[in-house]
Amino acid sequence: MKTALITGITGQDGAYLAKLLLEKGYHVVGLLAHRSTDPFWRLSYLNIHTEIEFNDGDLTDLSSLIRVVKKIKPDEVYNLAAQSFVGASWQQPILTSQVTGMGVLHILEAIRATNPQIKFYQASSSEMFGLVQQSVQSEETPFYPRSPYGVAKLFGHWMTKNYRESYSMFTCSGILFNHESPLRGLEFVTRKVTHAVARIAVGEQKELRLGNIDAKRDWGYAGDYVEAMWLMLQQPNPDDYVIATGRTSTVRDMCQIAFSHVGLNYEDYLVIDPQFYRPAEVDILLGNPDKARKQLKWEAKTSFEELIQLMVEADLKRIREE
Ligand code: NAP
Ligand code: G4F
Repeated sequence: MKTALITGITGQDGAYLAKLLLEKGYHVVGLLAHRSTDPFWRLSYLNIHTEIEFNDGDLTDLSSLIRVVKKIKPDEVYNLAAQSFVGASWQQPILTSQVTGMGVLHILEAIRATNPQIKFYQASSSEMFGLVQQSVQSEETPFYPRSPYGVAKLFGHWMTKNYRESYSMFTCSGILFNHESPLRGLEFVTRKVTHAVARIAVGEQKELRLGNIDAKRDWGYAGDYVEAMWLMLQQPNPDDYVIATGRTSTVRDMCQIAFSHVGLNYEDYLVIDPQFYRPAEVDILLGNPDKARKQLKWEAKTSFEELIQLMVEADLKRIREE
C-alpha cells in the first residue's frame, strides 16, 4: 500500500484528491495546520474524514514538515497548501510569500533531507501567466505574474524545477487553470455567484455585488483536475504540465448561466462594486492542455455549463437543508 502526504488537505483540491487516492487504495495522510474553526467540512461533505490520518504541521515551520515526513515515510507528497486567494495577497503579501512561496522550499528541503526518492507534486498556477504573453498559454509561454500570489507561486514553481535539475528528484509542477466545485471557498467568484443565486432564489438575498465581470477565465471542475495531479506522479519521468479545458468565458457569462438555471436574469440582481476591483488584473486566461492530453491521457470531462449548474444545485440543496 502506497502512502501519500497531502498538504492543504482541508482545502477544495485536498478533499477531492484525498477521495481519489483512498479509492486507489492509498494510505492518505493530511498535514493539518489548524487554521479554520471547522477545518473538516469539505472532508465530511465527501464522507472520508474518518479514513484519513492527520498530522499537525504548517508550511512555514520546516521542523514540523521534517518531523511528519520522517514519521509517515510517504511515497508521494502533494503540496496543495497555500494562501490561495489572489485578492487577499495584496492585503497580506508577506504572509502569502512565506506560505505560498517559501513554504514550497520548506517541503522540498524536508523531502531532500529525509528521502529524496519521494515523488513530489507542486500546485503551480495559471496566475503565473498574469499579463499573458501569448493568447493561448502552454508550458512554453513566458510568465508575467500580476499579484503577490502569482509572484510567490512562480518562486515555488522554479524551486520545484530546480530541485529536479539539481538533485535529480522526482518533482512535478501542475500549472492548473481555475477549477471550481461545490467545495470552493465562498471568496472565489464562481462560488460567490452560485451561493448568491441560491440565496436569491429562496428569497434570502436581494442583490449580488461583484468587481470586474469582463475578466475571462478557463474554468474546469476540480474533481477532474485532481486526477491529473496523480497521473503526473505515475509517469516514468518528472515534468511540468498545463491542466486546462481550452475554453475561456467571462465572469458575466458565468453569472448568466448561474442565474438562468433558476429562471432569473442576472442583470436584475448584479451591482458593480469597485471594492472588488484588483490593483492589477489578469484580464484573460486560456490554457492549451495538449501536452497533458498526449502524455497523461488526461482531459477535462465536465463542461463549463455543467460545472456552474452543479454548483448552483449543490448550494440550493445546502440552503434548503439548513
Ligand atoms: P484552498 O481551498 O484555499 O486550500 C488551501 C489549503 O491550504 C487549505 O487546506 C488551508 O488550510 C491550507 N493552508 C493554508 N495556509 C497553510 C499553512 N501555512 N500551512 C499548511 N496549510 C496551509 O485551495 P485549493 O483551491 O484547494 O487549491 C489547492 C492548491 O492549488 C493551492 O496551492 C492553490 O494555490 C493552487 N491552485 C488552485 C487553483 C484553483 O483554481 N483552485 C488553480 C491553480 C492553483 P485551512 O483550511 O486550515 O486554511
Ligand atoms: O475567483 P477568483 O478570485 O479567482 P482567480 O483570481 O482567478 O484565482 C483563482 O485561480 C487561480 C488560477 O488562475 C488560482 F491560482 C488561485 O489560487 C485561485 O484559485 O477571481 C476570478 C476573476 C478575477 O478576474 C476577479 O477580478 O473574477 C473577478 N471578480 C469579479 N468580481 C471577482 C469578483 N473575484 C472575486 N473573488 N470576487 C468578486 O466579487
